[in-house]
Amino acid sequence: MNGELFPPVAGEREALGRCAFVLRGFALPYVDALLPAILVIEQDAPFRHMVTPGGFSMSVALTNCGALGWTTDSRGYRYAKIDPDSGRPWPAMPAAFDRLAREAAQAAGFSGFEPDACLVNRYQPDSRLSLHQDKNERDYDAPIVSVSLGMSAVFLFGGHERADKAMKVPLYHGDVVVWGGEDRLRYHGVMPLKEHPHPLLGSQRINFTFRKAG
Ligand code: MD3
Ligand code: FE
Repeated sequence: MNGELFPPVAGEREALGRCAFVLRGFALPYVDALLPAILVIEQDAPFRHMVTPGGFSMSVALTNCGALGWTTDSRGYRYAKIDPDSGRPWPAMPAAFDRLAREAAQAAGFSGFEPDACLVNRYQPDSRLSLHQDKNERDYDAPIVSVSLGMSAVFLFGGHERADKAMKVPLYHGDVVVWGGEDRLRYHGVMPLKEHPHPLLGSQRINFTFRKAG
């Protein structure tokens, strides 16, 4: 109700579904540790626009850290231990990332979350992510933890069928969303990013998604 008019208050917890929660501002205490860690990751594994199996270049640029990284190419979507661009393993998961993911999962009621993959998405103005399900992980029992930094975006939270009406949820710098259980396979996406430069990150939005992929 107030989400569209006023930014939410840090510390609030909003339920999007029975097993999906927005933790407003949960990542704010971690930002000073996260930003330099992103620079370290991108030195080793730069952001790149991958190509979908359908032949389209993604408007979102991505990289990964952790034991497994999400990739796409003409042959399909999958998790891989090796960065296809460098031929080396993905950079290690920084300690601050791992701590944030576990504590956010715990705060949303999912204890014992042990992520082995962190997909880092970078959105610039007009970048979008069309409705999809996350189905490349081995184990759907583990939750997914998502962290938003920089410019805000409108997240689309749909149902179990692509045609189900999607809820629009604005996500702001520092917000964390945790999805599990019956909400784990919902369709979701991100509306085209509007240009409202962020004081720390400028004209971009960075999103981490922590997963147990292997
Ligand atoms: C809802 N990323 O990388 S994270 C993705 O903001 C992805 O970059 C978006 O969707 C982003 O696959 C959204 C939030 C997210 C992640 C997994 C979900 C939402 C989800 C799984 C089930 C339902
Ligand atoms: Fe997704």
